[in-house]
Amino acid sequence: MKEQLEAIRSAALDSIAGTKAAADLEALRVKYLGKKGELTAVLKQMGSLSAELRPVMGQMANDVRAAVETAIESQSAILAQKALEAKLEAETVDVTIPGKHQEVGHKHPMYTVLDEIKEIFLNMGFEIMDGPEIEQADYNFTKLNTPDDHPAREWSDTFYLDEESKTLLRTQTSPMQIRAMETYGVPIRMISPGRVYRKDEVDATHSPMFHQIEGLVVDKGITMADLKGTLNAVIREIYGPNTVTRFRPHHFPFTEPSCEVDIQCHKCGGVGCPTCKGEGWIEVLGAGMVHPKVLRNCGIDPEEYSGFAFGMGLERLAMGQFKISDLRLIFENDIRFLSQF
Ligand code: 2U9
Repeated sequence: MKEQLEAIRSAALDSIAGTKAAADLEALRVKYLGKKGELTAVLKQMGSLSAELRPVMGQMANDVRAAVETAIESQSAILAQKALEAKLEAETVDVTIPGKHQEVGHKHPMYTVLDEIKEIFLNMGFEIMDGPEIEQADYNFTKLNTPDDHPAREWSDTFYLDEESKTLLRTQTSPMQIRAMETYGVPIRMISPGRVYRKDEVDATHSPMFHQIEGLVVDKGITMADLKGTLNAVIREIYGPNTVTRFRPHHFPFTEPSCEVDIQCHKCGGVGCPTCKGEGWIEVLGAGMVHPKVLRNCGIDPEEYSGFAFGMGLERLAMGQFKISDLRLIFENDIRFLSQF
């Protein structure tokens, strides 16, 4: 039996050392140590030994089992290490190969201007509010004191979404401000930037979709002085501290009195040049004191509260700021154009 055990040990250790794969190692484990394995077969013969020999052979059999187990373990570690080395070799990354260039987008110049303006108003304590682009004619026109026969209500000017002219694509962001007053009440200090739609043919200065920023302040004791002070401060933040402004009378149905605001041409100092089309002045926004009827339409008592409102076109502002000559360039999103800013 002793010779048998010695033979098993030597054959097992030899074949274990010669394995090249984990599967072969497992086959050897079954062959020698498994239930029907060679060592188990020898152990089954123990019963036929004498009482003196049995413990000696038992000890020897345990030693052989331990030696085979240890050999399998260490060979398994060697094979795992070799497999890892082969994998690393096969998957080597060549860090010297030039990378693939990833084209990244570019912030749109109009949004650069919008972010700048939002920041100015946030610093003055205004809130920014967003609203629906599909609106009711009631909010877009009626509550804003726009008469039934006003040209802006014509089908040739506005995109209606139903035959009864009740729903439409908003032509201004003012309906959002009506909603804000109805929802949150007064006092209120807000701006609402967003897309608006008008039936205009596309050319260098017109588009059926453009962006507006409108603002609204309603509180007790708000006067035209607040309107002028606030808008002058905003204009000087945008165009520089020495900008000269001019407030001209105008008409809007939703404000009374109403005005348009010009800045003196920074290129020619007011003399007249191609930038200001010979005028000496450049129109930058419209404004006015909120019409008492508009306040009443929102359930606000105009005897107690007053307010001012203003509006500006964002594309026009960006075109002025970045010297862009054609509105269509703003919407084409050609990266060669956008990446200049
Ligand atoms: C409420 C009441 C009044 C918003 C105003 C303007 C003047 C204005 C134009 C500028 C160029 C539109 O983008 S544009 O074509 N806007 O001149 N907007 S006052 O007045 C309001 C707003 C909300 C409740």
